[in-house]
Amino acid sequence: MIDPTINTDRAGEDFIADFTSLSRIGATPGGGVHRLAGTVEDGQLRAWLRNWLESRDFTVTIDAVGNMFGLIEWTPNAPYVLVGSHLDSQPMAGRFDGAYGVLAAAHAAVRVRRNVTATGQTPPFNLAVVNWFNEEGARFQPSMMGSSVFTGKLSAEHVLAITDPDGVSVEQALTALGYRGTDAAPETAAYAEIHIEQGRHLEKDGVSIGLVDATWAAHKYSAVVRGEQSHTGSTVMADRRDALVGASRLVVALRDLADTFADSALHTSVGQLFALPNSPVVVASEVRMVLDLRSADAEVLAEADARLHEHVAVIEKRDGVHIELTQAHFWGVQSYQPEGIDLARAVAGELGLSSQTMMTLAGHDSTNLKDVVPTVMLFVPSVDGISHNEGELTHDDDARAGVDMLTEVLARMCQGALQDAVLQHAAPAQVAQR
Ligand code: HGY
Ligand code: MN
Ligand code: MN
Repeated sequence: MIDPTINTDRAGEDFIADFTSLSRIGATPGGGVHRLAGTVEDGQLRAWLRNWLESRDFTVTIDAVGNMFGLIEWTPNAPYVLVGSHLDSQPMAGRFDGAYGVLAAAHAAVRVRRNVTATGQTPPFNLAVVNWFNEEGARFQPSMMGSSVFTGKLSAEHVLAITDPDGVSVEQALTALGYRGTDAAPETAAYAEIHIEQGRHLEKDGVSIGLVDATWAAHKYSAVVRGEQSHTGSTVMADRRDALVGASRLVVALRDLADTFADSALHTSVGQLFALPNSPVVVASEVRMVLDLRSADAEVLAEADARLHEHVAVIEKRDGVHIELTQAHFWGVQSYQPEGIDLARAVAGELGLSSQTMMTLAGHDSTNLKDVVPTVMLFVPSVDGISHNEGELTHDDDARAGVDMLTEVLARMCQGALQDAVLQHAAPAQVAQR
């Protein structure tokens, strides 16, 4: 246990003060934030974080897709334990989603370094804070973009060429902000992330810390509905091939699909829709939208996919439209390393914090990182489970407890506790070689 007397910044008051300051960037009248990836507000967030890190002697580096790292190097050439989340937000959304985790990571890293200085115990692993580019996938799709490049799931070239609805590319947006970096990403041995739950479980159960043991699966489709442009007044109804009617039937069919599975096993929505030519006196020729299906059960998702395609066939026939579904972003039901859950559960116990294991229904950058390095994913409670909404809220006490929790988990990961445990369970003989 690291010494709590030297590792709390005046009982977390500094953390709350910093979070209040960070929340002023892109603040909306309703108490939320509007800070999409690659926008001016994102640039202001990055400047704020860079200043915070550099004024505390972190070395800040930027990789090819704008992932931002704050490095503490104790041992030259040693790999890093990475800790962080994302600063970008959804439109008109909450100030905690992502930003809480980045600031908690920064504060936890300072506390771990303070302990290393006080004890003189140099950890075998270096430490880096990370702000991932475009986790939210609001302006540029797919979501979790920066960590997808870091983990090799997408190439930097492919991502830099992706454009937003106005035709602006990721490369142009990052270059305009000065964050089209050239630094190599740090060699990483393990990853930790703390995030708001964005659900009601912790609050309902009166538990302080969520230990995330697996992800719900997500199937996100890009859908293009094609019809025929015509006059909304003079075209006889039988001649119309109305893409917006076909798209609307698909939106409702997707919503009704969720009700055909018991116990809310399937979550569905369409959150984004563009109609062309979008004129009040023209029958739409084309509609582009994103279909989002989620489930904790892969079989439910497979069955939902099959039923969705049946609905598509019926709508095409009924409305004389053509519907093309393309896989935009899929991830399966996958587990986090159990050794990370054991480590975090032990820390929570020693800190006197209640904890419970749970799945995450939302994707996070840890959804990617856990596939390449041992990863610990932690939650703090969300009031009423509200998220992607200006009313998003986590109480100060819970926010501070999360920083205390992350600090201690991080200190042990820098000593190799997680890495060794994973190696031990993978092949006991290998540990001796480290
Ligand atoms: O869940 C999502 O798709 C988002 O990336 N958080
Ligand atoms: Mn998030
Ligand atoms: Mn989000």
